[in-house]
Amino acid sequence: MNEAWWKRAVVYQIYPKSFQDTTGNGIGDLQGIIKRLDYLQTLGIDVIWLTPVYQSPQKDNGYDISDYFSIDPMYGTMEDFEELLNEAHKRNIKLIMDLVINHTSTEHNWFKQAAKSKENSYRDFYIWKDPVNGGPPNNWQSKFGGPAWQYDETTNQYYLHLFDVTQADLNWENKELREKIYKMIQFWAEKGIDGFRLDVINLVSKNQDFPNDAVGDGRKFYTDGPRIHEYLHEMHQEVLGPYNMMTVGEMSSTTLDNCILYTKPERQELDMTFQFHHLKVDYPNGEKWTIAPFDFLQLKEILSKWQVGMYEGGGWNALFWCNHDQPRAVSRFGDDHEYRVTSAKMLATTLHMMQGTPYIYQGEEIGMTNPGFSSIRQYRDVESHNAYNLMKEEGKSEQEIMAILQRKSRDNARTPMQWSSAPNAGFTSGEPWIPIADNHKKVNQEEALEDKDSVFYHYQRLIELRKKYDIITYGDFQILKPSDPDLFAYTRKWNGERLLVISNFYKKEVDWEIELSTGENVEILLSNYEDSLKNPERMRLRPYESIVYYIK
Ligand code: TEU
Repeated sequence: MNEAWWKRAVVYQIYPKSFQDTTGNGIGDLQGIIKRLDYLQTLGIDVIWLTPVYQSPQKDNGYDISDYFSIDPMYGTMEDFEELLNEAHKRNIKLIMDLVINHTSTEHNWFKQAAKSKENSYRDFYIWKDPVNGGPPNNWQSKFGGPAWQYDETTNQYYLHLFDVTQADLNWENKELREKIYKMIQFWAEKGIDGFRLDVINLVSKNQDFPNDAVGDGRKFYTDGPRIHEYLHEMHQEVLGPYNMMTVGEMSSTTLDNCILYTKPERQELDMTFQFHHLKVDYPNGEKWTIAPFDFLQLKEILSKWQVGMYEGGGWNALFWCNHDQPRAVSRFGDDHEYRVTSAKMLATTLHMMQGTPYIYQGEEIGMTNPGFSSIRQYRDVESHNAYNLMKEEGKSEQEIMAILQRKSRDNARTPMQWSSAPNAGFTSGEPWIPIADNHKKVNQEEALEDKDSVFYHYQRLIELRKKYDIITYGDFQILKPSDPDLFAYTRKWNGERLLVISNFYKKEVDWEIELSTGENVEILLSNYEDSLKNPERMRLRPYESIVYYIK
């Protein structure tokens, strides 16, 4: 079959700051990643996605770039980067980088120039507007809380920042800016990297009227905006296509229809997209800073809709439970105590047997959990601190705020990788930049490698299955028992074969029944209990039990 290689690939996301420190400064670095490449090879992944390592003031952990062409000294040097790329390639591991081109840091030279005067030649690289009635040009809100406009005294205008005030939005209407961005992409492509994850790429095209939003925070005026498909196609023509880059777009608040357009191969925009709707099932009324159980039926409905929709529309999904912006999956959708291992495996199976390219976020493969920080002093994330302050202003108690952050903060996924039971989990010999989860004595990579029943070997097996069974890549998707309140079950069909995946999402026993046609051969490909029933027709699933049947 003449298909793109990345359809069969599994990607591993590295958040360098928290992966492996080799200098003792408490911050992970590129040499640390090199040191752990053999481990990643054992896991069996095909691609590493490296979150930003470019020079940055680190207000948003590198998503605020001040120089696209250099490595932040905190992570190492350009030579270290080249060594990493080379060492990864030696092991048949590809490397994709983060491409943050919706905004730059206000420390970037373009912005420093642009801020000097209205006449500066870089002025139009950013989005500047006059005050309206002595205030901001409109009521758009920053994704990190508060208004999306910052007043600049020197020129008596506001600049737009959809994220932190130090992350100024770039003006994609400006052709010269776009060309500079393509040149920069070319620089990295020439180094031999294999592709990019494009940060909030569906936000780059803004409605040029910059209207006030009568009922919302403004997102409808820049999400999947007016010229987005044109820009992506242009970027594909100019650089992404010619260099054969693998691309995954991070799509904020997007729609299925747009994601089909972004990823249909003949349109030449992107290869695949991350969408986040399934990670908002515990945001009642769209509000993140709350505590609510996740809506399981909604979770099934959303994932099923995207599976079927992308299949039928000819697009391609990136599959993920977690990344550096989300709490740990096992704490969120599983059980991070008694059934930590079983439920982490269940979540992995449920996702990896779907159609799309799966992404594993560092530590997920050993079942890492939220750390349960108890003081605001333990948090580092700019969004968490903003939310803390806003919730204080609203009059929420310290205790309530802490409980919310323990569940929702992005720092839940940003604590250091737990390599061993040694002090500081083998992450650093110094003081870690953010506290390490207390459970590292028990939950760590060394333990996982020694235990044949660990979450690690389950992920390894899932990756092997993907290589072995074409149906995982090509089969269609059909949800079973959509209104069952406990079970997530689906089938995949392809070429006369069938996969049946049944997962119990809860800590209780649940009954299951299905009718098979006579004469069908059934085999278990994977389960998270030793003695799962060979015949799926009728059974009682145990807590978090999850089984993959292959039927022919
Ligand atoms: O995130 C985009 C984004 O909108 C989020 O997932 C965001 O963190 C969430 O909505 C907050 O509740 C990307 C990066 O992944 C994130 O780390 C950056 O902070 C952000 O872009 C800005 O570059």
